[in-house]
Amino acid sequence: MKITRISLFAQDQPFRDGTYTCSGGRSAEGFESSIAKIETDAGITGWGEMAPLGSFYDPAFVGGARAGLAELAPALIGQDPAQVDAINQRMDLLLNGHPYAKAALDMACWDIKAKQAGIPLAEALGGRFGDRMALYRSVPQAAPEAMALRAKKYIAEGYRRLQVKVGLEVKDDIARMEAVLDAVPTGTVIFADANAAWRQQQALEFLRATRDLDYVLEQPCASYEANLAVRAHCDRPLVLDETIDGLSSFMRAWSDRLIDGITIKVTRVGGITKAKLIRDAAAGLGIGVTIEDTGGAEINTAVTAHLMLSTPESVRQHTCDFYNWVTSRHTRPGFADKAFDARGGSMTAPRGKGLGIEVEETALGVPFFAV
Ligand code: 0XW
Ligand code: MG
Repeated sequence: MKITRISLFAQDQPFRDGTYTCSGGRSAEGFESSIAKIETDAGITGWGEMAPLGSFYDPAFVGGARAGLAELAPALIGQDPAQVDAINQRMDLLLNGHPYAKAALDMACWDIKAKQAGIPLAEALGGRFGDRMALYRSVPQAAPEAMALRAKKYIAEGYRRLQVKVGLEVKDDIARMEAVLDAVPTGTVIFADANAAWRQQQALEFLRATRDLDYVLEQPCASYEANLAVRAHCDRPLVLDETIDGLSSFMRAWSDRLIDGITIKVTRVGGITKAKLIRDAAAGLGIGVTIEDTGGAEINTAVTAHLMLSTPESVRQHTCDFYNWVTSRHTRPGFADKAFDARGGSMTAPRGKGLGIEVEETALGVPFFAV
């Protein structure tokens, strides 16, 4: 099988619930997504999707993703997409770094590989564990009362796990946490995510003041050393997200006993091939695993869903139903609701072959690049 054509599309994906704000007042109105379509001489087509959160969240931005995709696409024509390791090696040889720019191409190759085998992607990634996975919803930064209202809305929609965005002044963060915890039913799982914005001292102050609250701490500080220092004083589960940018940062954090869980952002680490490597190591070592991404819609949600479904339930944390975060669609009306069946705070992975996503190409307009 050979790649015969690659088309790249852009899609604006506005947030359903308005502006998304996280620490430091960093905000976005939606995702700017880049979508890759790979066609083959076997008549099998694959899809992949990369959407950064603005240019502030990760070392990734929409212009970089599109330039990188257009740089790499011509070099994949004639290659066998089912040889995903060789495809990744080729992309790494041709473009040093920029993992997020490679991710959508790697995803499209996995979609094709699983379709060729006639199985859903989760089965190509090792096999399914159970049928459904837990979802969480982020409660973006706002005044405590507004965050409590937003939390209630998400509970009413069925979510049972919330990620409270902290990472500002500690006393305000404490007020936010208390307001949200007061507003939600007992048993709601709460992650306090500082998105790497606290100084070490602030994280320690927050931990001291919230000793009696029940929550998981996510990515308190930016620097590795500061997180390590916080760990020494943290008697609750600690999850790292922004720090985990590849296998070596994961292995380092594991050997330093820094982490109880990790968040693997598929495009941050460079795609499904590399996410699977970290996932398998984490699962083997008994570390909690969230697989999600920086943004996207149905294609991206399917990628994370298949990776999550093929992660043992004993280490599986939660993921995002990103297609429900945005108002745009790239599948026909009703398709996503049926395919993901998101309800009661959980969802499944599409059951069709590969990603199980039937893309409505008319929703994507004219490609910004094709080869
Ligand atoms: C909540 N997210 C998954 C969505 C945004 O891309 C950022 C990210 C996070 O972990 O903060
Ligand atoms: Mg996070």
